[in-house]
Amino acid sequence: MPVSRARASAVVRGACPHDCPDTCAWQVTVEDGVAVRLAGDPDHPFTRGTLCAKVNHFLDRVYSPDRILHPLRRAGSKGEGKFERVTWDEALDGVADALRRIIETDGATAILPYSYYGTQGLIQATGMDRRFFARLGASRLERNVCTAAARAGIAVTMGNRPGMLPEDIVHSRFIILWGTNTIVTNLHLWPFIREAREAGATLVVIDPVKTRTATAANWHLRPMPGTDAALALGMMHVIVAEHLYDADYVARHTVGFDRLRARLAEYPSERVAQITGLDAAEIIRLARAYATTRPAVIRPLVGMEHRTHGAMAFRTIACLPALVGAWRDRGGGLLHMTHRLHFQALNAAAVEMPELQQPGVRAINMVQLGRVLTDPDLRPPIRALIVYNSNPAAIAPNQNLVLQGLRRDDLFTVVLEQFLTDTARHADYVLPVTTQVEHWDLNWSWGHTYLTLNRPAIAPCGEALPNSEIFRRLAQRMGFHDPCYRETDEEMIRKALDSRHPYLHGITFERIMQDGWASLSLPEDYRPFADGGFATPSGKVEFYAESVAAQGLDPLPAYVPARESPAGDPVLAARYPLALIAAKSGLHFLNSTYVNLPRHRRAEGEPLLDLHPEDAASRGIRDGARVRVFNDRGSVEVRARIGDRVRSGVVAMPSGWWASLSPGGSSANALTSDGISDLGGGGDFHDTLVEVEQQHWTAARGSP
Ligand SMILES: Nc1nc2c(c(=O)[nH]1)N[C@H]1C(S)=C(S)[C@@H](COP(=O)(O)OP(=O)(O)OC[C@H]3O[C@@H](n4cnc5c(=O)[nH]c(N)nc54)[C@H](O)[C@@H]3O)O[C@H]1N2
Ligand SMILES: Nc1nc2c(c(=O)[nH]1)N[C@H]1C(S)=C(S)[C@@H](COP(=O)(O)OP(=O)(O)OC[C@H]3O[C@@H](n4cnc5c(=O)[nH]c(N)nc54)[C@H](O)[C@@H]3O)O[C@H]1N2
Ligand SMILES: [Mo]
Repeated sequence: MPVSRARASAVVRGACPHDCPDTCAWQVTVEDGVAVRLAGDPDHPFTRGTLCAKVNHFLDRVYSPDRILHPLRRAGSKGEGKFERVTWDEALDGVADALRRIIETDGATAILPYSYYGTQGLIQATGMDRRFFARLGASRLERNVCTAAARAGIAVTMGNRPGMLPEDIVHSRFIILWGTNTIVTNLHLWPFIREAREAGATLVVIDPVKTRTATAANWHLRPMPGTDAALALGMMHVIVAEHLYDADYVARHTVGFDRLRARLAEYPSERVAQITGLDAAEIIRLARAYATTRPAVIRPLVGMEHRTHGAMAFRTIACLPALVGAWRDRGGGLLHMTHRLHFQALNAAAVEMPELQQPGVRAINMVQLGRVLTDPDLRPPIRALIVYNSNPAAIAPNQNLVLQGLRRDDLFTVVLEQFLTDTARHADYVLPVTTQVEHWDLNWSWGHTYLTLNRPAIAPCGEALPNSEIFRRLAQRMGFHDPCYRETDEEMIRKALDSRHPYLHGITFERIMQDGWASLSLPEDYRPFADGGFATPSGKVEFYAESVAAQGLDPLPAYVPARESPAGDPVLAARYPLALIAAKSGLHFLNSTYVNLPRHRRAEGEPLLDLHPEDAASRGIRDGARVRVFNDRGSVEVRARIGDRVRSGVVAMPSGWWASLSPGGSSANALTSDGISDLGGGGDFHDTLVEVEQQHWTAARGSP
């Protein structure tokens, strides 16, 4: 970059686009059209002037020499990664022609959009794309890979209204981080927790893995994976038996207490200790401390839901705050997600236009992409896959099946990307997209209550275009001439803000243009259920839920062993005795994003398998040895790290790694289960059994 004396310098406000609860407000310093600095907004109450290990280097991403800057067309075999540069007209005409041909032969439902929240704003994630695919009549995608099971489970117990507000955790005096790794995944909540601890709060972490967050807690309980419902029932057993529950709150704001009490008889501490692998005394101590310290908050997030009975785990845990009357207090209750407040406030339907959706179109669950692409009986089969905001080759379970599907010669694949991900390598066309500093967006949050406007700070790099513009142009080529396919991003943002909802009181386009962000207009003392008012069919917390009884599910909270577990499938467990957790333990990765950037990958080192000393000894595995982790779905080669990060019977490794950048050419999701959770259609990828053996390296792979 040439250095001149009189630089035109400006600071442009924006939002971090990542699928993360923190949704930071950032400020980009631009000099002569180049973004030279990106920093957290010091005035934003949640960002507090700091970003994270990943996003501090966001500009590495923007100006990476590996960015895709021009449309590409496949020039080799599927997945070979050979492409030739084409013009936008050639690329979009090529895509439109292919889609038309497929619609003629197999119908529009042979086309499947596949997207998640690689960028999370209203405009670039759920705008023109939704309008385009609805009008096209493509198969609908059930976007269930994250939060679906948790939300469905919580809704059974208390309805789907948001619970406690994140910042109110400063008032809490007993904090349970239940299956969430806050320091890694939700860093900006940590200062509020620290404030509570400085005022005397106790911090408990419940996680089978000794995470960074568990290490920082006062008390770490390490149940066997997938046994949290039993633990919660064990706590309730103690609380009820010792009359530590809030009888008045229970009487006024819950239904089914007597039936719950009967169910609790099945969960005495000794049995719960057996199921969870915890000490009975520890379970009793936790139950007493939780029931007698106020205000008490339970903070789960996502990790625990990725299980066969993930929804039931959340449904069961969500009973606890009502039982002890924690909802009465500011800083008490269940702190889950805040996105509903944003979606109540915003006119998201004006952006998405769900009315364009044709009725009766089939829905396909994104969790099972591998099965769907390789299913010989699916009618019509998926003939075109259009991927954006996601990297299924890395993040979807049962990776080998996903890759097998992507390699199909008769599958036409389009990938909108910034980088040549493992998914993009399999594309027929790769379309270059802008990054957050190059496009408009309006960013809601699932971890706080501030709305952020993202303005483009620089011109698009190369020929990159925003998702919204690519779908706009495709719509024109498909002959969708309705004015809604020509709306600009700014027009859509204005529509989203035009809701007249009280939470948006005083928040206009002009105001967030000036300030960059705004707090939703919520009551100062926000205790949504202090006096009941739950959004269930009965209006109360449903210990006994008629609604799920009608769906054939247990109407009471229950512990059910996972499909892939020693109790669920003893034959399988004999062959594969170790439970694998492949969660988001990397500080420098955001799911599979950043894995390809040298600085981020250097900081993460290599993927390691955490193994307990007993499990290592019985297999003759030394610390640092190369091991093969395997089951019937696949095998992954990693180095073993022996220690107490996991308990015996459990192994852990990071998710997110691209197979192509991993030793041995596959990553954690080559092992994971692609089953569906009990409710909500979520994935069950943490209920995965594996075996581990010392790796014997062949000459071709290199020496140990
Ligand atoms: N640095 C970083 N931050 C991120 C992300 C990232 O990839 N990297 N991803 C973002 C996204 S998309 C999400 S959804 C959030 C997720 O945020 P979290 O839910 O906090 O993260 P996870 O890693 O999914 O799971 C959290 C913990 O659940 C534990 N766990 C697994 N199974 C069980 C169980 O059966 N019982 C209990 N008690 N615990 C269990 C895991 O060991 C893990 O430590 O993080 C977001 N933030
Ligand atoms: N084993 C295991 N698997 C998991 C999880 C786990 O804990 N363990 N977590 C699951 C969870 S909770 C989630 S949310 C999913 C996440 O899965 P994904 O949503 O697929 O997340 P990423 O891997 O970050 O992929 C996002 C992609 O979007 C691209 N992108 C970024 N901005 C834009 C844009 O503006 N336009 C377009 N077109 N692309 C853009 C990025 O370059 C990146 O390749 O993974 C799931 N998979
Ligand atoms: Mo997620």
